Amino acid sequence: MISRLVASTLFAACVSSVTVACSSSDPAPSGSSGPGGGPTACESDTRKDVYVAGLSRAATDVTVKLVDAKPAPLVKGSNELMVQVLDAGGKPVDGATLTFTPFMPDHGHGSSAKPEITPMGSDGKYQIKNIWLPMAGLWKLTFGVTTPGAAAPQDVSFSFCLDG
Ligand SMILES: [Cu+2]
Repeated sequence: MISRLVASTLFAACVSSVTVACSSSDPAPSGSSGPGGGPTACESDTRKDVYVAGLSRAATDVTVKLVDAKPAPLVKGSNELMVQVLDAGGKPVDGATLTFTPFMPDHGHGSSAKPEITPMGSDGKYQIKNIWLPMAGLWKLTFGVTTPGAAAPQDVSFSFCLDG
């Protein structure tokens, strides 16, 4: 009874603020489904991707491959990714400009931390540090990739459900 009240109060605070991340504490007891979009069991979430090294997603002219994650799979809290950007022919692309945006679609908010993106300078690899995912639940991670000479970025997204 009390935990349901706390969970719905936190959820209300969560949806009312777009730019400020929600509490890092998990308001629901593990294993329970929160009311109205609170933390839910990841097993039943059909929108999620299951992390494996080498998982890739393609946009029209570009593919982003997740080479490595620290930790693997990703967790609630602090994470790092190493990705590889490939062109339509599967050739690694160096010199691209990347943005990285974590977002919780069920709560309408992102992360308060700014990811640090470092091109490795070879093999189309880019490192993303300071990926701060403070809540359990589904996170949509979107890469905006502008390849050299391209007029506009292309978005490539992965969705991971994090347990509390
Ligand atoms: Cu949230």
